[in-house]
Amino acid sequence: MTSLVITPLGYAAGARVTGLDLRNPLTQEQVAAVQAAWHKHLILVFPGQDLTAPQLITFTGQMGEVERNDNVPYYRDPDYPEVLLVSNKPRNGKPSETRNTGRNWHADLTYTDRPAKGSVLMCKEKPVIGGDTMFANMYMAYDTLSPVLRDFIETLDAVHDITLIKGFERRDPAQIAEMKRANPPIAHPVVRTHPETGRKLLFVSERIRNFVGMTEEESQPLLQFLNSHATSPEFVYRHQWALNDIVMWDNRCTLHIALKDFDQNQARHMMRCSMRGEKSGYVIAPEKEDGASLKSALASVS
Ligand SMILES: O=C(O)CCC(=O)C(=O)O
Ligand SMILES: [Fe+2]
Repeated sequence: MTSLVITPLGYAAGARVTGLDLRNPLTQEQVAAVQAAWHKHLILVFPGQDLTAPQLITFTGQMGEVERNDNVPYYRDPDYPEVLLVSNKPRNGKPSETRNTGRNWHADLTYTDRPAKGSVLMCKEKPVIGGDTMFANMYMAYDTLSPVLRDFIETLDAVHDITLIKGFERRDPAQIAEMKRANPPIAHPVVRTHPETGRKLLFVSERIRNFVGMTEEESQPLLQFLNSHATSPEFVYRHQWALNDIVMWDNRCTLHIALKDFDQNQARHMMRCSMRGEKSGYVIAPEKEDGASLKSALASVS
């Protein structure tokens, strides 16, 4: 039996894991070794894993509880609701709704009350060049802030809003209405402690509208600073995909972005499974907002 080898890929994050065949369930020791490497490197790359959808689901299930994607039910594999198809290949004769998924810095499902614990993405078809995904380390982002700013943002909750997904408004109108209904704006803390490593991290993204109790005008400069700081090049690992790569990221302590750095006439087809996260946050009802921020929220959508 080949043994498991873990090779770091970047200073900020990322390691390659070889010596496993993910088509077969892992032993308890292998699961423990993968989880330890995941907590250390945040993003694990498993090259050369040609898995079927059920095998991908089984592997994800060994790392956490598998998410059924009920909050965004449109882009699932018709036979396997646990598998989202992130693809630019036309579906039912129409352009794919997921052809531009992930084009701003985000963590998965933060617009729900269960932001994902992690996600597992498998590359089934890829353009000749590009189609890269970048990941940023949110422990580093937090650790490198000044102590005074760290203390201030510790007091803040941020309002995550599904409508800030890049290109959201270009999706099917009936789906937009249903996704907004199922996912009202929700507040999560800006500083969180990772439940497994015990480390503090910065929990921001480009899908935040404002901080609770602050107007958008007040929130935006700080948000923009935090997002650009969090995604500084030195905190980033950039993944260049190979066919049958599987990448598993810890969604609690990283951000990611899918780059449009490729020829859109070439197919890029990925299968994603996520792990269900812990319950978090509280829904922001319009009456909870003060007049000024409600006014600015309305102004920005008109
Ligand atoms: O296609 C990618 O590289 C990532 C898309 C994304 O954000 C996701 O699958 O969560
Ligand atoms: Fe994503």
